[in-house]
Amino acid sequence: MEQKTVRLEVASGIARLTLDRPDKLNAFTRVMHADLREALDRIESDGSVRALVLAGAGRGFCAGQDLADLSFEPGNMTDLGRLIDETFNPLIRRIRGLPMPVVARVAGIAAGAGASLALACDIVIAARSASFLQAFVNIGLVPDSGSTWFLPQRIGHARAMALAMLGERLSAEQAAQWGLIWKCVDDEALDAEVETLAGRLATMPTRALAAIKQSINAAQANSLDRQLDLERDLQHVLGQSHDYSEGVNAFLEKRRPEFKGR
Ligand code: LHQ
Repeated sequence: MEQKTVRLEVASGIARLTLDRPDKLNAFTRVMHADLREALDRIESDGSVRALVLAGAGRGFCAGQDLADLSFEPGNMTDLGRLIDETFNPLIRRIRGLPMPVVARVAGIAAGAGASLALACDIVIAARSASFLQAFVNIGLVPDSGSTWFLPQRIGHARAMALAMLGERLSAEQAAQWGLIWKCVDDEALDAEVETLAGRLATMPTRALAAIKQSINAAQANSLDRQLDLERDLQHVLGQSHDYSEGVNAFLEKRRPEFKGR
């Protein structure tokens, strides 16, 4: 059987999805996209999963598109628009739409669409030695997979423009200071930090977390009026959930809630 390019482990409500082409810094091939789709199908159909951790094997998170997996053959050049339409865009939309929190564990380099993938996750934790690189311009391309949206939204126009135009590495520390990611931690502390966070998220009210994700992600495109309506609608649904009753009862009974993700 052909070796998979991603690894998936599910335990205690946490799915750990690892991009697994360490020799190529986990760069994306068409095969990897297919393996990712299959893994995400399994995660979505497994009712026990309440948090996803996305990581890269080896010394990098992900170096973006595998540049050796593109054709430059005259008459058979890879159509980049089509490639994006068939692979990267559905992946980014899927991660953003997953009804559970997604944590990116970034160790090493996150470059090109690899940086975009990390930024599409809900909470990004990076090792101090990690870095983010808008590598696209270095090969004559524009940032894709959401980076032209994520960057100005999080760090402002001036920083987004210079990062995208200059194609220089941004350290994890600077990324955290600028608000591009949630946290930068010492390399030795990365795994413990990610495990603690994932464990915590997996015991939280999953449907509330999914609604938080949906509403915060919708906010940028919505007016306050529409956002108020969205919050009302989501609250209406959550108000009928097990975890809402459990949360209120636990508070009144002065005990810790036991959320089930229902
Ligand atoms: C790679 C790659 C890589 C193949 C490292 N491909 N092998 C979407 C749709 C359509 C088309 C185009 O693009 C997109 C989105 C994109 O992602 S565009 C941006 C694509 N990514 C890049 O341009 C990054 C290219 N890589 C680099 O600039 C460097 O490798 C970085 C800065 C990421 C890391 O540098 P180093 O730490 O010095 O590592 P290295 O360069 O020695 O790489 C290690 C190995 O990984 C090496 O293979 P080898 O067999 O020689 O040991 C690299 O060739 C391979 N690799 N990135 N994207």
